Amino acid sequence: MSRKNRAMLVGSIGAGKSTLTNALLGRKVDAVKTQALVYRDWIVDTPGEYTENPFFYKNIMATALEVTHVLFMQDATKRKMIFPPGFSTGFNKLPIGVVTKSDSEKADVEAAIAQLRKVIPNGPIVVTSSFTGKGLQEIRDLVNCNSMEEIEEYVSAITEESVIFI
Ligand SMILES: Nc1nc2c(ncn2[C@@H]2O[C@H](COP(=O)(O)OP(=O)(O)O)[C@@H](O)[C@H]2O)c(=O)[nH]1
Ligand SMILES: [Mg+2]
Repeated sequence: MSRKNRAMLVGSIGAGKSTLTNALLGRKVDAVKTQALVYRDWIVDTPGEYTENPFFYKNIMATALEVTHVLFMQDATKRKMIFPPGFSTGFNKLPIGVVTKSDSEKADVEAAIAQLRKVIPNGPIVVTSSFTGKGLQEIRDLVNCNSMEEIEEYVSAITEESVIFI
């Protein structure tokens, strides 16, 4: 699948970024590493340190220039909120909130959604599991959308309860 749209994944260490990358691509894809960034097909995987340490925000901002969408990932099994409030509004890119590990017995999906609402005041949130495949097709579809209007239309047209629009 060749696409013009590209997504950067940001989130804490252990949030499930690399696992999600594998699950979304669903096959072995050659990785190109430039320093700490990993480029695989239409996905740019960033190190969790970039999100956890404000010293690296400039790296996130610079890398965002290369993509169309930024995926803000919140681990449903962790109570810790690592994004500053309104973080997504600092990017001139289409934001997608992603709740990871919804399959886990320790997951609190509602709490994770509430945390992502503070990061993304306006946009889609997808509840996912890289283990069961929940929400993965919705992420692929959202990254194919070219505007927030398209995203809103997509979310209202599907019956899948794994995606909400806020
Ligand atoms: N239960 C569950 N665990 C997951 C899921 N995705 C990732 N993990 C686990 O979370 C840990 C960190 O995942 P990783 O992808 O390396 O996180 P990263 O640091 O954000 O790249 C690993 O032990 C994964 O097996 C998921 O969908 N469900
Ligand atoms: Mg990783």
